[in-house]
Amino acid sequence: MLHAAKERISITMATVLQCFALLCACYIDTTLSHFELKNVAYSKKVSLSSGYQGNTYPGSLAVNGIFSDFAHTGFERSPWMRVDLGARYRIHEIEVFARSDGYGHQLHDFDVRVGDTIHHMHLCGHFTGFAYNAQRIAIWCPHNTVGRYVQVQIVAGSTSVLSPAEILVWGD
Ligand SMILES: [Ca+2]
Repeated sequence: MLHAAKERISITMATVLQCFALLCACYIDTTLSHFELKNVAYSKKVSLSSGYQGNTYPGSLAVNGIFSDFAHTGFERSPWMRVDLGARYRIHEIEVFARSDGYGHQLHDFDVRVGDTIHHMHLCGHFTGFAYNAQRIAIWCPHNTVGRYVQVQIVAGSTSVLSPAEILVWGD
């Protein structure tokens, strides 16, 4: 009698757990399908305010998915890089990665702007200070930020280089 009761309880527990697992799976599925973000900057065209040693470190190296290489502007006041996403995207987050080879500090005090055209860009966020090697810096854009162009620009110091290892733009 006691054994049968225990069995009923364990079957009920198993059913409850199965339902819970099913609910979790449904919730995760709904959540993921709602936020299906991807890196919309990958392999897109990147313009630089200037080149370094000709075009040794072109903008393409900032959107190639490889974190051990980097793009590199020339030394100047307020250098920038601009990614042309090729179409308008709703942009949620932008990640900028510093160089990992001892020059991470080259990435410092920068603005991230997003715009539909290169003449109308809005501030998404700002990073203050000097990055450390391979630092990941996350900039969260204001809600419903939409644009085709993403620009990263150093805004402090008289002479700087902009040399990110990678720029990721999470959008849909
Ligand atoms: Ca890279």
